[in-house]
Amino acid sequence: MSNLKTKFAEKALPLAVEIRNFVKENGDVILGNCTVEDVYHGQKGIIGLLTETSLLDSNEGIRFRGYTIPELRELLPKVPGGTEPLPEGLFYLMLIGELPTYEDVLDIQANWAARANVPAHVFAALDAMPITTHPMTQFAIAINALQTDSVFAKAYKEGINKKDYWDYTYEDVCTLLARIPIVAAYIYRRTYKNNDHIASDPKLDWAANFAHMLGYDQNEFYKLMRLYLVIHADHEGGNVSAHTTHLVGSTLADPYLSFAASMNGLAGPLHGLANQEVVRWIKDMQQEIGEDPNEEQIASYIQQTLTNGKVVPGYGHAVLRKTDPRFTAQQEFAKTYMPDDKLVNIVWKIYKVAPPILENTGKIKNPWPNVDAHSGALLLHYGFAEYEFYTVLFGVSRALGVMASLLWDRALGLPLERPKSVTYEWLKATVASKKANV
Ligand code: CMX
Repeated sequence: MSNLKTKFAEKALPLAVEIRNFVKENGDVILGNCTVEDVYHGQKGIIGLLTETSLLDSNEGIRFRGYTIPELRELLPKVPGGTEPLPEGLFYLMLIGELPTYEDVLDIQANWAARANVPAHVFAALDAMPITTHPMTQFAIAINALQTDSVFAKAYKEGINKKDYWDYTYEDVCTLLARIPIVAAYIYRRTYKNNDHIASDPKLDWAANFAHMLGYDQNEFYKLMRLYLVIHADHEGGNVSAHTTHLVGSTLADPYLSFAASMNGLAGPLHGLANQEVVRWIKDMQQEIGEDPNEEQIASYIQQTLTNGKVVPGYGHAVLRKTDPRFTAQQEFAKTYMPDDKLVNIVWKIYKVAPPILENTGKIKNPWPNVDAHSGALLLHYGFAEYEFYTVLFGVSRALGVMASLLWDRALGLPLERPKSVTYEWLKATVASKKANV
């Protein structure tokens, strides 16, 4: 058994017993109430899910196993002489709950490198798709095609004991994480670079190797990719990609099927696709107003977007009520490496101008930027201009968090998810009877 797998088993299996006893003793403690509005407004804020890997505070932002993003940037292992944390280390932290050493990270890198052989039929499935297919559609198809190697699905078919589910899930999760950067890079190079593919370099870390396969071999871009893959990895359990992984996984669909489903959710413009939409929106604005719009012009373009009944991409959030610390981390990166970049400066001007306008609508609960408001400008700085691909980068990162959570789901033996739904007739009757009894 690998180092990480042994540590995970030592951590998770006794905790599963402890939690079963906790639920037995405290199962009837009431945590919150559900209102008619909750039913119609996307269940925001209803406590109904368990996710161990991270926790989101509306004002402070995300903490991964208790650590904020600035803390992760400081404390997670880096390559020798490096400045940004390694995503493999974040995966360790999410899985085990403790900070890894650099040796722990090297152990993960070696383990994943040994699994990184993508079957030929996955590339053939991608090659069968029209070149104009959106990269996220290609990505979901490739993940489903990878599923033929699922050891969980094979073992389930042969008949396994429930207590061993986590073991086969672990194997699938690590193989999936080892292979998705390769298929993502393949999609990028086939779609935008004439099928001129670049072989993986297993001597590089997971993020740098991904950047290398995409065709961006500058050291500074490696740094950006490490930061990018860390900050997009997890955002507790209720966001659409995390929740979908958990929901589909709760049927005992294997990790590949669960993750492919979640990527279809990430591909929605109110979720991960917002990173491409931000760049598209800025480009449209530049076309209409000019290359370097001033604050007044940006304000009137935002107003026009709202008047046309469209969202301002990159702004707002279902949970956050302050500037997303993932935005701030990217802004700090930009201040260090590209303070004079034109597009980055437009992003900063929008940050100055947009919040009061959004706040003045009186209905937008969070007028502040989210993670997607900044990421495109950083990529464009290095010449990574194909913005329809950006959500795939988000997806590769998100795999770390949702796969770590799925593994915990299996170790804890979490059951099928099946919330109750009701009809309008039911709601009217229930409200009437409650009012009559007051
Ligand atoms: N621009 C315009 N209108 C917005 C808005 C924005 N950025 N954010 C919210 N609103 C609107 C909503 O559409 C809603 O309008 P209606 O009442 O007419 O339906 C109203 O304000 C209230 O919405 P809310 O409670 O503040 O926000 P929600 O929790 O419903 O939605 C989100 C959250 C992110 C979908 C929304 O803020 C939005 O559409 N933002 C732009 C898209 C975006 O950046 N998504 C990425 C989120 C991060 C991620 O998952 O990657």
